[in-house]
Amino acid sequence: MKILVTGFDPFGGEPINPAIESVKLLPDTIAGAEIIKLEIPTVFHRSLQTIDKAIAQYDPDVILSIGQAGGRPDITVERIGINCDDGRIPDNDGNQPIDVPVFADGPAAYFVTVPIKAMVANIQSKQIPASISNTAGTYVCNHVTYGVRHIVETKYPGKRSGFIHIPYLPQQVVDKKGMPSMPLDLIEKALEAAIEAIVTTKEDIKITGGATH
Ligand code: PCA
Repeated sequence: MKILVTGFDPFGGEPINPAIESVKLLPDTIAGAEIIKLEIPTVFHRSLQTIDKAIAQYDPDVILSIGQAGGRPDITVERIGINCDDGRIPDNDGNQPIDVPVFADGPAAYFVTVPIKAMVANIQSKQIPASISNTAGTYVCNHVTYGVRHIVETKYPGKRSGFIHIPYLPQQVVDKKGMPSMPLDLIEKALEAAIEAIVTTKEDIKITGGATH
C-alpha cells in the first residue's frame, strides 16, 4: 500500500505549521505501507492542484492530509468535507472566497473514506488525546478534505482519502494564555498510529464519535 501524506505550509501569520513539520518526521514506511510526503500551500485550489499532480505521479492508494487547527486541544480526525469555501482570513495568495462552492459540479458534502473510528482508537491507545471532528471548518482544510474526495471520485475511483487536524505546538502558544498545544513528537506519533489503523483496518469499528452539539 502507498499513502500520500500532505502537510500545509505556515499561514495566518504563524512562522511555523505543525502540519508539515510532523509530516516531515514520519518514517518512510508504516505497518508495511510506503509513505510519500508532500508539502502543500495554504491556498484555495492551488493546494488541490498540488495534490492532484502528486496523485498522478505516485498513484497512492490513500491520500491523508494534515492541517493545523489552532485552539483544538487534541488530534481530531475529520468525518466530512462540505462544498463551501468561506474564508475568515485570506489564504497565502490573498484569496478570500465567501460562500463559494469548492467545485460547482460537486455534491453538498463528502464523507471521508478512511476508518475514522479505528484511527481515533489507535491514537488513544498510544495515550494521546484524540477524537472525531464533525466539521473541518470552511477554510483551506475543509477545501482539501472535500476537494480531494471530489478529485478522487471523478478522476481516480477507488482511492481513499481523509483529513486530520492537529493542535498548535507549545512554541506557538507561549504568549497565548490558556491556549492548548501538543509537542511535535506526540503529534508525529499520533499520525503514525492513525496511518497504522488505515493500513490494518478492513472495516471501521462501531464506537461512538458523535457529539450533541
Ligand atoms: N489549517 C488551516 C489551513 C491550513 C492549515 O494547516 C485550516 O484548518 O483550514
